Amino acid sequence: MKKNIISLLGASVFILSFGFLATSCGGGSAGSDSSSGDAKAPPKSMIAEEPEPIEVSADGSTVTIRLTGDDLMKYNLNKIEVKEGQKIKLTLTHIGKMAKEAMGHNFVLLKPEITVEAFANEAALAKDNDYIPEGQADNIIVHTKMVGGGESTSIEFDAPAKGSYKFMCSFPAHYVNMKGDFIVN
Ligand SMILES: [Cu+2]
Repeated sequence: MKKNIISLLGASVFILSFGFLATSCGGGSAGSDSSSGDAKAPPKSMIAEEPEPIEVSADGSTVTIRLTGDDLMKYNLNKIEVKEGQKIKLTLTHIGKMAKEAMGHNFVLLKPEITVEAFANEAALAKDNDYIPEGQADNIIVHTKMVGGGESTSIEFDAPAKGSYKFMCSFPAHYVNMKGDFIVN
């Protein structure tokens, strides 16, 4: 049993290094009885190949942000740091399965004048406008539309002036978990 676990670990290291090649020459790793380890190889390789959630272009001018929200009411990021003058390309993907009406997610970047809690209280009353309160337009720097499970939406905007901002999901009560710092250096 212990030997099997060691073989699995050896196979995993091998797989992380060489990806799918491992499936065609599994015997080449630490153990000779590692066939059960190879069966788990493809998912691990796919995780290793996922792009970084925040990626800066080679010339530094553009930042690609890959934000996700799930059925557990969580973003993958609670801190986003960019530089003044950068162009931001933000994609929000709902990686869950639940409908927009039950577990909708968006990304709202707030001006410093308003708190997450104050905005959330107003937003909860704005169901007819996808929880974007029209009376708060002046307090929003930018926002995406609301998405449900499996959906994705993108926005582009210029980084605001240097400072510390808050971002949040404005679906009712989601801000408790779904909020973070958006810092412009
Ligand atoms: Cu949400």
